[in-house]
Amino acid sequence: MSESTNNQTISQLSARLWRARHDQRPISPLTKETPSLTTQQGYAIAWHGMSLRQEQGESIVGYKMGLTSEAKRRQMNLNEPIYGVLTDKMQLALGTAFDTSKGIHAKAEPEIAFHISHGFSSVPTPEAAFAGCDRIAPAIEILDSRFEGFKYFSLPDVIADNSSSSHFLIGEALRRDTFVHWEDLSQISMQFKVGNTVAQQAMAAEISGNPILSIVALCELFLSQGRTVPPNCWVLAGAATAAVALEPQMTLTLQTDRFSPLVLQTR
Ligand code: OOG
Ligand code: MG
Repeated sequence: MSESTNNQTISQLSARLWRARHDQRPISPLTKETPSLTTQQGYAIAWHGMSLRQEQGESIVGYKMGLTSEAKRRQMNLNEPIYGVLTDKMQLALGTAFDTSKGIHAKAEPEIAFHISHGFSSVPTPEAAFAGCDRIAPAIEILDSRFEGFKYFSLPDVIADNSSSSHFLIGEALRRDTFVHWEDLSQISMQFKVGNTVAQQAMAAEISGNPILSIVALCELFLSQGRTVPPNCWVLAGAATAAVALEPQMTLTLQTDRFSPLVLQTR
């Protein structure tokens, strides 16, 4: 494929995804028509889509890691960690209800978020990744896929779709030094409740073995693409459990043994 054909393919496919999100009409996987699509092209499509969002006034406030837990890899039938980009428009203010009619088939999942204060231009050790964060918080990610049925798409498809990102909610953060050692992070117990029922639960160790290792993995992916992780951004480490399908009038609570409970209401 020549460079100009490649660029044309990338802008056409990212326009399809844009339209699907805007019209809330799911499309068939991109790889159905373009089976040769690579993960590298997937990221180029996602970044192109992101530049369109920036032209519309959105600004990048962070990144999300995806498929960092076994539960998620099983749920999505895909095997490798991926990343997506988060904007200010995707962030829900605490206490605002999420309108499920604004999504195609939205789901929510329990996560841990890190506020990166320092930025990374090389792959950090877990200690250095931990030291590069100033705050740690519980988070709920709301996913939505622009693909029909949400499931069984390939890695380039989900990457191109900005890793199924839709919205996210960050709870009350604790200062990083509340945690004595980065290894303590894996011991956070996470319960994801729908109403009073525990829908999903796991230890944070399910996230990359330790959620700080998701930051290391993000740096690896970024550096392999010639990017650096900037200071002053949030990173979602990936879901600890499978995602829960959203319906109107749900109260979801992420309860942990370290943070204040984080509540997401739907309407
Ligand atoms: C891909 C995004 C995965 C996570 O936390 O694992 C993700 C998907 O499930 O559609 O955000
Ligand atoms: Mg997620």
